[in-house]
Amino acid sequence: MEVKTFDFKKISNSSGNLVFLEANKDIPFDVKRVYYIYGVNNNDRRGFHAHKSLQQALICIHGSCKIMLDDGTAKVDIELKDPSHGLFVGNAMWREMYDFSPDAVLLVLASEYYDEGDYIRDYDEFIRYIKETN
Ligand code: T46
Repeated sequence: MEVKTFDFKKISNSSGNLVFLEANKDIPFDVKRVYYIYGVNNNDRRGFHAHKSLQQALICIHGSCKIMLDDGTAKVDIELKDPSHGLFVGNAMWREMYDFSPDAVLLVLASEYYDEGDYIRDYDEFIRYIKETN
């Protein structure tokens, strides 16, 4: 499976670091929604779903966490621990987030407004969806 990641531009000087990214330039979509996840217990796992249309960029802006991506045929685990590094998660991709450090803040930039109808929360349904749409 091809994993798409981003290395965002970073301006560093004696006063610290500034990372920036622009929609449709540094990530391949318009950003309609931003949310962030933090305070996750290290043993907890989140996600367990795919999206029919949504595209997202995941950036762990503090601490670290891991993301498991599953396209229905292959699985890959990616660690996010650099605030200037992003992971693209396209549609039709099962995802699970785990191994959050106590200080982890996972920032997510999303291509669409929140729509529960875009979620596939059942793994068997996800596999059927992959077969139907390919
Ligand atoms: C994803 C991963 C990386 C809203 O009302 N609005 C929102 O914008 C979001 C993201 C969630 N919600 C509600 C839906 C649920 O009742 O918040 C609750 C928790 O959402 P969920 O269980 O889907 O959270 P995660 O951490 O499993 O997944 C989230 C995103 O939902 C999902 O799109 O890709 O982060």
